[in-house]
Amino acid sequence: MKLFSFWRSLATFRVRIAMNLKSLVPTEVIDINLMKGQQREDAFRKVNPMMAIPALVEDDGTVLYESLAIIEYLDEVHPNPPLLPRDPRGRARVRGLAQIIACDAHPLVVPRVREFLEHEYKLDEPTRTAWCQHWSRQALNALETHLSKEKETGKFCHGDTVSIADICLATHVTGANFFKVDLTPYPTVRRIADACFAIDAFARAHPLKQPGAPVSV
Ligand SMILES: N[C@@H](CCC(=O)N[C@@H](CS)C(=O)NCC(=O)O)C(=O)O
Repeated sequence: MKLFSFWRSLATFRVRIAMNLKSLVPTEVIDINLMKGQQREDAFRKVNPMMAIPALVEDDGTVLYESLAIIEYLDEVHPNPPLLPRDPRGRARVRGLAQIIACDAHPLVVPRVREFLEHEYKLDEPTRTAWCQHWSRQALNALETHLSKEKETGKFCHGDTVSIADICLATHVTGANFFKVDLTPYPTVRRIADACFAIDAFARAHPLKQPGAPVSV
């Protein structure tokens, strides 16, 4: 398996955590430098026409794209440890929590959106950061409400075992820290993120631990 990756990518971070949890090691990690716009170069556009990472290429050349689709594929092909609950309602809850992050919040703060705000609408850097903080907080508010009120919440988002929701939560909290969002109003989210990062599979997948990453952002 080849993984197209970049240290800062939160979507690739999600896939890295899932692979670590399942003890899967890519045979090759190919760096797509988002800060240099390499996602838009022809070579990568042929891999993923959406011009976004991650992309995972199977040994027979099949290209998988979209982090949640990749993670569910890995979960089906390598079922241990499972990343979704067994019951349909539990699966719906975990997918719902994950999608608040991966489908509602994260797409609003990716480089192509931030660059569009900069180049088309001439928004300055503080305004673009405020935009990212706003959408980050929107998701944090929703997550905190769900997680603090719903009986299914345990040590992790859904009971006491790690699921796709925790993978997304850990990456969202990391992004919130990158955007300097104050996490004080979200104690349940912070508690679960701390529990996640106490697990080696999460900790060593962190963006700042990847090749090419700076010491801090
Ligand atoms: N929904 C996609 C998001 C993929 C995505 O937007 N990835 C970002 C990095 S986290 C990217 O490659 N962005 C390139 C760009 O915005 O130009 C997923 O979950 O895989």
